[in-house]
Amino acid sequence: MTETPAKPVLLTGASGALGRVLVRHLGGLGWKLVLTDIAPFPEALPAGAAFTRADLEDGVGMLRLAEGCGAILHLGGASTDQPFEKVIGPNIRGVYHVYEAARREKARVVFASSNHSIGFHERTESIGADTQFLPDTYYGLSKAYGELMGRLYWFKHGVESVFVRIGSATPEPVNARMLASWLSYGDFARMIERSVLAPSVGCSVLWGASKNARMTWWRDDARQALGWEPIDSADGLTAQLAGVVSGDPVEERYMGGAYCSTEYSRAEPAPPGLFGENDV
Ligand code: 15L
Repeated sequence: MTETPAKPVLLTGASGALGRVLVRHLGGLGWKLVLTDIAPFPEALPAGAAFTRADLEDGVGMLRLAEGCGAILHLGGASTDQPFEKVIGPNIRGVYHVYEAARREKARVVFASSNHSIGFHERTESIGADTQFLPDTYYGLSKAYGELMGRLYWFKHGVESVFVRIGSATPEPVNARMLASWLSYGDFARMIERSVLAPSVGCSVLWGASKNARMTWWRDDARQALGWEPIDSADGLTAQLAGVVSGDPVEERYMGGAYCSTEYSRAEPAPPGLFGENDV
């Protein structure tokens, strides 16, 4: 008998690629799911799931959807590099609406954060979950903001959060960077399952990467406390993908890859860290 949450679980961004992975996985486990997205849900719904089309910018709509839910899996909003004006509505106002709903329902939030919240860390570094945010785009900045919103709601209102800093969650790794950053759909789904079922999570961070030998970048997160370990790996594709690099020095220097080099306008490479030679 698998464990199921006592209360229904709200999933935002249900119609996206990762949303659908969760609908299949959690629906298959018999979880009661309240699904929402601004786009229609393109697949058949599992038993025990209901879908409502809604905009994250509609705060009252989010409160209604969250009624009676014990957890909110927040995957909705802009999920790639976008201009500031496209990010602010769904990702800034939207995450506020999610946290207000969580506060009212005393629900836990599992927030789909991203490696792009720390994208300007160098690939030669090994960073813990308490590292500095170094966002590489307005999108990455919105993920850092969402995590900080979660901290505010934890200290002020006792709302628990798991911030999942997703690496590259795709069906297969396709380049050298993903030999480190790849997160299989299966590892992702199990990580979210544990984030909901773990008895208490406080305000936790998980690095979202599979068991990849090249994943030396990220360490010291809450996986042990939450009972999650990745089991898949990109390693089988090392020979095939090790040479698949962009040739762009900025893209290859930083963890965030192409998100760092997009619209990059420095004339000279940045010194390491925030203050270069004076870094502490
Ligand atoms: C992300 O956060 C994006 O949602 C996804 O499209 C990829 O770009 C991924 O990061 C990545 O860094 O590979």
